[in-house]
Amino acid sequence: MKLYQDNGNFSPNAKRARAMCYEVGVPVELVSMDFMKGEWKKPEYLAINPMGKVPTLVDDGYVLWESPAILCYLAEKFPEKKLSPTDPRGRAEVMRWMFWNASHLEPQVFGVGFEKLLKPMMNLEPDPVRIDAYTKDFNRFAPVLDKALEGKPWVLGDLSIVDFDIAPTIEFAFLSGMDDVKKYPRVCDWFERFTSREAWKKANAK
Ligand SMILES: N[C@@H](CCC(=O)N[C@@H](CS)C(=O)NCC(=O)O)C(=O)O
Repeated sequence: MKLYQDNGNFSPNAKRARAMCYEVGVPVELVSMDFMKGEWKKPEYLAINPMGKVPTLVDDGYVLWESPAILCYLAEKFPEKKLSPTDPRGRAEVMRWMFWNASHLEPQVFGVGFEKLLKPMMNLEPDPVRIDAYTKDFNRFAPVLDKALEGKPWVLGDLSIVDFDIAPTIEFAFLSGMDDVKKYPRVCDWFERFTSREAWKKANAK
């Protein structure tokens, strides 16, 4: 397998796919591309990912982009790792949390990250009004995750792709200086538990 990713250990979307490759133990060739050199927008790359975004997984000619889909694919391909339930309700739980993260939690975190991390890199001023609005919505949605973790080590009870999906979002919140994460003790405990996994440590080392 090949995983096309950023070259800076920066992209949370690439990191969740990379961590999952390490968790299932599949041999993976990392293809690290330089955003600043325009490598994500070159025709060769756009031919496999018309979004010009990372990550993209290529498995024996099959091309897959969208990091949550990559997690689902790897979980199905390596069923012995038991990272995704197979019963209808268990599968629905996976979808519920992945859609929830993509549509509710992550946009707030990425919004703050854009304002506080990316804008300064582009010599642009962060917008405090936007930061406040994203933070307000983060505090609307994060308690739902905190509550879901009550009495459970992982979001679905057992470790699953849901944890691989949401943990990079929470890491990016910390990296973006969103101290509000600390208001959610179960989220913090779960994040610490997740980040002590070897696959995550390896994904961070690249
Ligand atoms: N929903 C996509 C998002 C991918 C994404 O936006 N990746 C960012 C890096 S974290 C990117 O490639 N940004 C470059 C761009 O938007 O041009 C996924 O989960 O894979």
